[in-house]
Amino acid sequence: MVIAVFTGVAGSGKSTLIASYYKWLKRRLITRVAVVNLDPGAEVLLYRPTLDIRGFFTLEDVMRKFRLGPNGAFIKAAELVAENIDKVLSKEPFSNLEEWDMVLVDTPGQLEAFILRPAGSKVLQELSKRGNTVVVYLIDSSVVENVADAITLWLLGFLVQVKLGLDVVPVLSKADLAKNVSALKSLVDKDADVSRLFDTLEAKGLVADLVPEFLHLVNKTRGAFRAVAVSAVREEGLEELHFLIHEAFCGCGDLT
Ligand SMILES: Nc1nc2c(ncn2[C@@H]2O[C@H](COP(=O)(O)OP(=O)(O)OP(=O)(O)O)[C@@H](O)[C@H]2O)c(=O)[nH]1
Ligand SMILES: [Mg+2]
Repeated sequence: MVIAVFTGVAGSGKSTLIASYYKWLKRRLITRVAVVNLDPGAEVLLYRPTLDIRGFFTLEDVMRKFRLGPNGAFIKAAELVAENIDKVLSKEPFSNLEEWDMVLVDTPGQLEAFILRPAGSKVLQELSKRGNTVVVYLIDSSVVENVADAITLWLLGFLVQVKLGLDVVPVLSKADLAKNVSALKSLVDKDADVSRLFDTLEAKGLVADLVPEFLHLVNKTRGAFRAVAVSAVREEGLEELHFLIHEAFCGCGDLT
């Protein structure tokens, strides 16, 4: 049983990818798949969740009750989930995990309000105690216009791993909308030397001094993580994504 938590900045394609991957799994006759929606701000979902945080509260409920704007409400919502984690985890699919092959978890787009704050990471730590948990981190290909964009989003994914201490599978989402294919290739292609792309950054001063170190870090972390390019709308890259999600556990030697 694998719990795959989908995360990434707002609009990076998490919910659409989950819906597309879910359909792909069903077609492969991997039928015992549950989807959990932890995004209280979701309006319309393209999948039918087994567990939906909106059954507890919606973002609007939190905004009204605590007199908060949307960002404050996302933070408060993450705290509410963390405070009530036992209640949330007493529901299906967490109450009967042995009956599922995969649990796909959708998270709020506000990565900084959820994953990078204590409450959100506490929720993920609790999930990871219940089963093999991997974080699928989406980099939106359509917003990567240059090497600097690619590096920024790549390193944010690396920080997610540092923060959570969980395995991260980087995914280049919306591959069909990719703007700068060579910048993205530098992330996917293990043999590409990212530091050779340095000229394109046009960095100055202190940034120029530090960028080679960033690039070194990107090269090093690319060795540890393989990225996969997917398109949820074209249903491309899903087989590789599936493989990488499971490989995360083979890599650390835990096949139990
Ligand atoms: N062309 C294309 N569009 C996509 C793809 N995946 C998602 N989109 C579009 O990108 C937009 C955002 O997708 P969502 O799945 O809602 O993204 P999200 O990360 O769940 O968004 P939040 O939960 O609001 O942060 C929607 O308009 C999707 O239709 C894709 O593979 N290709
Ligand atoms: Mg979403």
